[in-house]
Amino acid sequence: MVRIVAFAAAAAGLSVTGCTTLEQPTAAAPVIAAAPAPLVQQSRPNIVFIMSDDHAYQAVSAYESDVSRIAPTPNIDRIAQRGALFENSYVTNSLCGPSRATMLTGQFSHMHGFTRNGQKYDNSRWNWPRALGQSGYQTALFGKWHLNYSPEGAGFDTWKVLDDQGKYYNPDVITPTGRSAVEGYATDIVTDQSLHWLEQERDPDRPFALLIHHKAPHRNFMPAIRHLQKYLGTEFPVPTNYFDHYDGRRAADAQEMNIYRDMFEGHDLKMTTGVGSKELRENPWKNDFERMTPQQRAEYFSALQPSNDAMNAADMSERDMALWKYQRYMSEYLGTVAAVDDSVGRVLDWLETNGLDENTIVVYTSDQGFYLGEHGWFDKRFMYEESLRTPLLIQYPGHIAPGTRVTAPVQNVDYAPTFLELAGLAQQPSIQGRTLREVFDNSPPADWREDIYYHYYEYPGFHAVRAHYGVRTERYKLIRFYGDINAWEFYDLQADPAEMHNRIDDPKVRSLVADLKQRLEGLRARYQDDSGPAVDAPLALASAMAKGRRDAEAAAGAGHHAH
Ligand code: SGN
Ligand code: CA
Repeated sequence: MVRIVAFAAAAAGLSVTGCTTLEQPTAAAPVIAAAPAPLVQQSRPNIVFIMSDDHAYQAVSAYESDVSRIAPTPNIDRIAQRGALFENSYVTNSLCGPSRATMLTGQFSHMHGFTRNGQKYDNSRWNWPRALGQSGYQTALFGKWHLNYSPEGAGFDTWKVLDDQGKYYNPDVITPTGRSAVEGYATDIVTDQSLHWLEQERDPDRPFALLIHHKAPHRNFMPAIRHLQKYLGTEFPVPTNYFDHYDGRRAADAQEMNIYRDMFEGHDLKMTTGVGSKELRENPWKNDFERMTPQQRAEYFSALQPSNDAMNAADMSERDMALWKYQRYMSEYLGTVAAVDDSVGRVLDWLETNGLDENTIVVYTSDQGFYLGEHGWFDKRFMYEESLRTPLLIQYPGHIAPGTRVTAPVQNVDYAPTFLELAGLAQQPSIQGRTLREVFDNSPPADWREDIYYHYYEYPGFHAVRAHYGVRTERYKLIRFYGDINAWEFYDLQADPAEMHNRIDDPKVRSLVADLKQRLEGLRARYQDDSGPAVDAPLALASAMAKGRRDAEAAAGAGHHAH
């Protein structure tokens, strides 16, 4: 139950009666299309776009990983049973803000301009929900925005968003009328708001696009009280490369996203200081716990107490402690996923109960993938598989056969053109992706993409992942890191799916690498990306150029992060 605990002024915004209509922005964004004449047509499909934050495909049971077999997501899987699971779904830049901007605009980061978190997004830019709104759809957004303070001016009829990254407990919620803390658990609050809108605020005579953007399972991984003990004590299989030494991969070696070295023992892992203690170990951002009600806090920490006491009582070796941390991380992370799965179930049930499931496209995705201990990591950013890939499941009865597995490579630039097409609108010339309708039956047209392009920019930044770009084909991957670490990496994903052996110096792959460099050059030209060093720029030269640039970036980067 959603209850207001502060800022009476915002109560009107949370009292959820009547919908707020924002004026459409008139600002001359570079790529706003002429709005088609409003068209009210019942038969146009509704869209429910559900996106979680940092949800690894390894933690969606439809993807059949060992972890998800132990921690299944039966409701998310319903979408795949009724529709399609995209086996090769990739992001363009594995980071929250850039991914969200990409999904809205259908453009790569360098085109929409939001290359790293902490920049200010221009809400007046063309986006697909506004285009649908202009053609007669009702549009609503609930949950995380994280592109700037609020979606004001982005074209949504109704919105309520979590402040910044969003808090798990009693989050601050921003609405057109103000900001207030709402008591409860973020995933449930966002779900309640969405269902309330569907049930009470929506005009049943018009099609709708509803965007549900969860905070979970993002750091600091706090499950709902009801899920705290769900996986406590479960033994999850430890990835074979959990104790990776990063040989031959300098950028991988230089990162700061290691579970046993870089996670905060208090803030992330909720480890206490000693047997019987309730005091957290390292916890630089106290507000995540301080904002809980005394009762929530008591329930949360008493649920963890026996496990914390046992850990504190045991005299563990460094290695055993690293393994213990992995299990605690999994328990907390997957505990947050459980509430997301509940939420998806509630939304699907609502659509079915109200007879809206037949004419509604339901999408489940995440803003990027995530590491669940592979290479010893949490977080994302790298072009390695676990963060490059993102879950994507779509149901659309009558248009996608139940149980379809789509193997064609798709990227998050493809979402915007898909929604335009399914809503019966003309394509937007600035879009760089392709409509997924073409692969709904898993028989892609002959000219469907064979390889995908990736570019990550945020360095210096959290977790110290160096800037890089690259290409992935069905079997191979070529990555160029640049900045203070300049290096090429080459992987044969068939022989080395865990990406442990960088074979860039192996003479046997010389011609393959030459071919991949050509493809990469082609992709950069096709998508008009000339940021970063050119593909044919020698490593030594790039290294010299980086010295000056890095200093400038360090100076400019001081205020990049919310934390
Ligand atoms: C926060 C997290 C980082 C994370 C970034 C980006 N720290 O800064 O671990 O990489 O967000 O995440 S936290 O302890 O404050 O949560 S993103 O999903 O928004 O891109
Ligand atoms: Ca994210």
